[in-house]
Amino acid sequence: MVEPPSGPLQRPLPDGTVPETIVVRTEEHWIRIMVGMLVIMMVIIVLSSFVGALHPSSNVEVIDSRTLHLKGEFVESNLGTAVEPDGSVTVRLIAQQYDFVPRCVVVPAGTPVKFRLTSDDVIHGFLLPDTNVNTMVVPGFVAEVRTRFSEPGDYVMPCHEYCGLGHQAMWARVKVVPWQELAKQGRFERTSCAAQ
Ligand SMILES: [Cu+2]
Repeated sequence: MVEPPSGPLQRPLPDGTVPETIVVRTEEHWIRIMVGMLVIMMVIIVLSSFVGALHPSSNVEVIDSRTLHLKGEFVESNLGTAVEPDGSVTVRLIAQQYDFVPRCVVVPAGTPVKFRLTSDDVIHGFLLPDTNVNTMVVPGFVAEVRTRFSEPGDYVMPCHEYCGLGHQAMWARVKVVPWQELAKQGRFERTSCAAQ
């Protein structure tokens, strides 16, 4: 004699329909699985954000991109690395087709570093691999990201937002050095990395 199937959905029913209680139970079962997956994904996003110090840029600051080179914070003489009175470091950069100005900046290891960027033409992207630095650079706005480099080393800064035919060549460099080495450098060396 053949054993009847044990699964409720596989049992033969006289009129061929599935009982409502079984449908409801199955739907509730899948809803619990879906909610569980959503909760796991949210936990991963929140935890990785805290661990990696990742956050959406919250800095909404407007600037007139037509006069960047004439006046204000982003005039040429003010670009590059500056040491603030509290010992932190601010780096100011302009993204433009197809370069960052300056192309290389020197920053100290183990010190809070604030990058402030803007664009004078189209939308660019600013990314430092293996750090929490990743932002869009939109003309008319100042993008601000903060980080801290634990070790000396070189980081490349690719533009990661397609900005035109020369986009793939839009690279720059951040050179992380011990604090003492930065203190010895003059403003020109910090700004251009020309000697390296
Ligand atoms: Cu680009």
